[in-house]
Parts: sequence; C-alpha cells; structure tokens
Amino acid sequence: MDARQLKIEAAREALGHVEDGMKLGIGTGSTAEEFVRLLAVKVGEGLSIIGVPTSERTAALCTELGVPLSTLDETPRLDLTIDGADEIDPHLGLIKGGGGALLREKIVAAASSKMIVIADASKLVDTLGRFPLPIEVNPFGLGATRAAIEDAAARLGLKGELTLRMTNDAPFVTDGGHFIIDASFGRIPDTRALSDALHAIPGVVEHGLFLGLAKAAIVAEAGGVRTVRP
Ligand code: ABF
Repeated sequence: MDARQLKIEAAREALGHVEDGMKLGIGTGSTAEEFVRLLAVKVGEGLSIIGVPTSERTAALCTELGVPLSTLDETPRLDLTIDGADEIDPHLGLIKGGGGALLREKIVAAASSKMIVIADASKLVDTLGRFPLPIEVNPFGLGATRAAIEDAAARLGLKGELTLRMTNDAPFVTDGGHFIIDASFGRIPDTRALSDALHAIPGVVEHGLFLGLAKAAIVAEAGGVRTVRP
C-alpha cells in the first residue's frame, strides 16, 4: 500500500466514528483531506453533519465538495474532531503544525468532546521531538520572542535551531496573521514542562504540542489499520 492509500485507510476507519447529526471539527493536512473526500461522499448519500474547518484551505475543500460548514461562533461545542498529526507518542501526545494550522486546530480540538487523530504509522514515535516543533508567534517583537524561546528551552536542557518558517522568500503567515518558528530541539523528555514554558512567553501565540487532547489515534500500516489509545 502506498502512502496515500494508508492515509485513505485511516480516514475510512475514522469515518466509522461519524454519526448522523454530529458537529465535526475537520482537520488540515493530506490525511485530513482524504477524510474530507470520504465524508463528502457520505454527505452526498444523506449523512447529516455540520463541519467546522481548521484552516481556510480545509474550508475551501469542504465547500468545493459540498460538506456543510459552520463556525465555532454558531457551533461552540463539537462532538468530534478528526485531524492529522506530524508525530504521535505512546500517550497520544502530538506534534502538529507542520501544515501551519496549529492554532485553529488546537482551538477546534479543545472545543470538541473527542479528538481522533488519523495517520500512517510513520508518525508513531517513542518520544516527541524528531519533527521540529512549530511555535506560532506574534510578528511584533520576533527577536525578543525567539530569545525567550531559546532561554526557556535551555532551562529545560533543550537546545536547537530555531528557524522562521518562510514561503516564497517571505515569512510564512498563518490564517491568524502570525509567523511560525520551527524549533529543532530533538527529543523532548518533558513535553508538559516545555508546553507550560512556551505558554508563559507573551509573544508565543500557541505551539504544536497537543497534550491530553487526542482520545485515540487511527494508524494505518501495511498490515492494516489499528486504533492506538493512551
Ligand atoms: C495537520 O496535519 C497538521 O497539524 C499536521 O502537520 C498535518 C499532518 O499532515 P499529513 O496528514 O499531511 O501528514 O493537522
């Protein structure tokens, strides 16, 4: 099975958790896109759901495919969010944000009774951090924020390259109008401590450590699909 087929298999399994009448958070990334495509078929067959997208990109895809959309203002409490991830640890701690949508993804996941992650098995790690941690920052005072991140990480014994995410020779700008610093700390032994330390920095809007949000991960691999729980 090639990578895309693995994503489709995970997305198909996740679709089994979607019930008529559900209010869904809909994630961003290539695996989430496969979920949207399968969901749209079910909507076309009569499944009645309402979706809240986690990015403008996902909103556009849902609209193109006929998936009905709402907002967290109209629909503040969601039943289920289905989203991808860049890394998944055994406790279902996640690194997300490789797609640049971490802030809205975390807001939507936090507004949901349940979050299920869909991924291929390559995302499973023993300890988070091999994937550079995306940190969403306010453009104002970027230099000071970068220094504060460096210092906070050093106090936790972490160090590594902090790279401003660029696109077309300019800083990447998120849907929320912020920049992203990708932090290559390597293995992060105490994710909760790093999460708390980053949240204490005024210029940090949010970061890609999703701790205690995912209730299950549906993981596809050559031998089939399995559900991982903490
Ligand atoms: C999104 O899915 C991001 O948080 C994460 O970076 C991405 C993973 O993308 P893919 O499914 O394409 O590997 O939710």
